[in-house]
Amino acid sequence: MNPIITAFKNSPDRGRGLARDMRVRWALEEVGQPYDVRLVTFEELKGPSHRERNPFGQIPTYQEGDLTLFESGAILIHIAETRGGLLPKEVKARARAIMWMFAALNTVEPPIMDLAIFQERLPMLEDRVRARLRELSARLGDSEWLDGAFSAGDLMMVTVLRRMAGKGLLEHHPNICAYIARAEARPAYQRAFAAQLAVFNAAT
Ligand code: GTB
Repeated sequence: MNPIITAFKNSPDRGRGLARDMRVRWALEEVGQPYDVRLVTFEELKGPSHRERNPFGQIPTYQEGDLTLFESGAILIHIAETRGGLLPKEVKARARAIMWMFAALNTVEPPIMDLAIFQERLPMLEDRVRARLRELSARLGDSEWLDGAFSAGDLMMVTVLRRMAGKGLLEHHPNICAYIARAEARPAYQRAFAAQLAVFNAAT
């Protein structure tokens, strides 16, 4: 009986081989072990029968006889230990190969995944900022400050908005840009800015 692994029925990577079943498929190919694949939908992934295989409702999983494994690292170690070819026999070389597996999974993969998730979310996050700026711009209109005379409300709002300077989002709202410029021209702002800049300059 061939081992059975699970993989996405409709992988979000659209066939680019980026989902984690790829490493299991590759390892099985390396050792010449034929395998079967059970394709699961996102719905099935979170259903009780797949959670029997993996309590976290994820792919890949690996089933062989009465052994069921999840976690691609554990699956690779099992394949390597039972087939040979992927882990050296010599104890120290084996330890180093396993060290590199952990480096891949624990040290290199997390920031790469973080970046991928951030890049996926970026358009949505920018849309949220755009919406807030549109709403703020509509409220500010041609007024000098948000609610009559300059207040702590303006002080706080400007410190928040300044973070967006140069990002290409504020520029769509000339009234907000003028509002920030008015605030930055205030003598108190200038003194505060100079004081914090002096700290930076002294340290560099
Ligand atoms: N630590 C586990 C392991 O190494 O096996 C992590 C398993 C895992 O993250 N599986 C993902 C999963 O099942 C698929 S691979 N996610 C569904 C869920 O958590 O609900 C991760 C992945 C997904 C999509 C792309 N892509 O589109 O490029 C790349 C990688």
